[in-house]
Amino acid sequence: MRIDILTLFPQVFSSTFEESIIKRARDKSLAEINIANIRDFAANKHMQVDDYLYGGGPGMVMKADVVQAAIKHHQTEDSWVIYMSPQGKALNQSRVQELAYKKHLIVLCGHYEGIDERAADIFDEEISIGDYILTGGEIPAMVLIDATVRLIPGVLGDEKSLEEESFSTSLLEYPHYTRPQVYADREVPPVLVSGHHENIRKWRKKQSLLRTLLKRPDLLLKHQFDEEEQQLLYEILFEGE
Ligand code: 4H3
Repeated sequence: MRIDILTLFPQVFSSTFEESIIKRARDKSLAEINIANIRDFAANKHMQVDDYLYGGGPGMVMKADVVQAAIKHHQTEDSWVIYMSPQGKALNQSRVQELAYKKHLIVLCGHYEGIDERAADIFDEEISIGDYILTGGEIPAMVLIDATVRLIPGVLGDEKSLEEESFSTSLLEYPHYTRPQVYADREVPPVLVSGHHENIRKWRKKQSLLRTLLKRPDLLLKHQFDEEEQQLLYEILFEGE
């Protein structure tokens, strides 16, 4: 996958993308991530990228011609152009899974009051990472890219954990433990050291259901229960587990 990030603040991305999973994806050539400075596409000699609002009011707006030039420079037939915006559709794991199949993402990060409306028809999609306003689209872009790149086969190094994740995106994860076996007078649940793989699998599934019921009951309403999950939920509710 290729990802072009268009931003007025390219240095914001350097630390994040030089550490972490994203670095691994780049090193293994699984993702080619390029950061472009929108200012390089400014048309006039003052390198102007923003201007005052028609109609008055505080703040500045990014100029339509500059934004369009930056996008068009990177755009091909395979591109999917995303504008990070609080007005966009909320990002969730199933949308991330779809984006992971795209050949080329162009992610536009706005600043100031946003972008001249006449640049908007060039976006394929507006995406929001949640109902709050940030000073720029850079952090939302990092969220989207991190979530997407980790789904590219080979990036995480163990495909198994992704498989488990994909069938359980509507449930929360089961609790995890590592050594020592007793910590602060609390023992690791015995089933996990039993070596009985089927019992471990069932215990984990039941814990996922229990956690989701207690912490995110809203997710359970949307969940498609298979037969085993129905049985486990019955045990949780009526057999005191
Ligand atoms: C996205 C972008 C929040 C989100 C953003 C989000 C600044 C977009 C400016 C930038 C516009 C004002 N804030 N929730 N901020 O995903 O360019 O909207």
